[in-house]
Amino acid sequence: PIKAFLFDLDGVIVDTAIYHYQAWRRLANELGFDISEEFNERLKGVSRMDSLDIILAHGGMTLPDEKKEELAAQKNQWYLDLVSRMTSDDILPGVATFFSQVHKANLLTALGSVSKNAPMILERIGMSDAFDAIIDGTKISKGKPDPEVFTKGAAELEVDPDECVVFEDAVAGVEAGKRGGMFVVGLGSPDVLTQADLVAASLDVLTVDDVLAKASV
Ligand code: B16
Ligand code: MG
Repeated sequence: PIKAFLFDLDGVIVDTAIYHYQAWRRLANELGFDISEEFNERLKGVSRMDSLDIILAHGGMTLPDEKKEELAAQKNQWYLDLVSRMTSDDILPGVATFFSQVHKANLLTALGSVSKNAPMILERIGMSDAFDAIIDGTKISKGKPDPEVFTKGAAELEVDPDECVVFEDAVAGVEAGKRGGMFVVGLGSPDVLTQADLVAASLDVLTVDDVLAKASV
């Protein structure tokens, strides 16, 4: 049976993906090139330094590690400026209702985010106490699509991978959940999230009963 739901943060609970994109785009622009929204799909769920490497390759640039650290820190500063103004109003539609159903169904919950800023964001939106376990970028060594962030969540909740459902908006995150042996609900477009077991536009159009029925087949 399904015992736990594991949630990505950016793009599932809150729309910080747009702020990551704005900050990366500003960095690319300063380096003399641009990144499109379509290109940005490749960065979702990918760690800060891996994202920078993908962006630099896109701009045809190679830089020494020291310079890369500097650019990553700059991007993070711009990102923090953007997210520092977030409040509980920024929680995505349907999240509150979905979480009350989750708790009523006695399911365990974990956050599975590769963001080092995840605890700060949960604090800002008032959801620090909503999860039984929190796995963030400071607790893992490999970003998505590696399954580490979700397998650690399952381990902390003391459940098996086949007892977990993952909720993800990113291609890399869906792949991470599948590689971890979990049922994956993709939130977004079925044309993009092709590996997901079930795709919906957002948590707003899903109920916990729907998900449990489909994941238990
Ligand atoms: P940070 P998630 C990921 O979070 C974001 O999707 C990705 O765009 C970002 O680069 C990564 O976190 C690292 O974030 O720079 O804040 O440590 O989708 O796994 O919640
Ligand atoms: Mg995400």
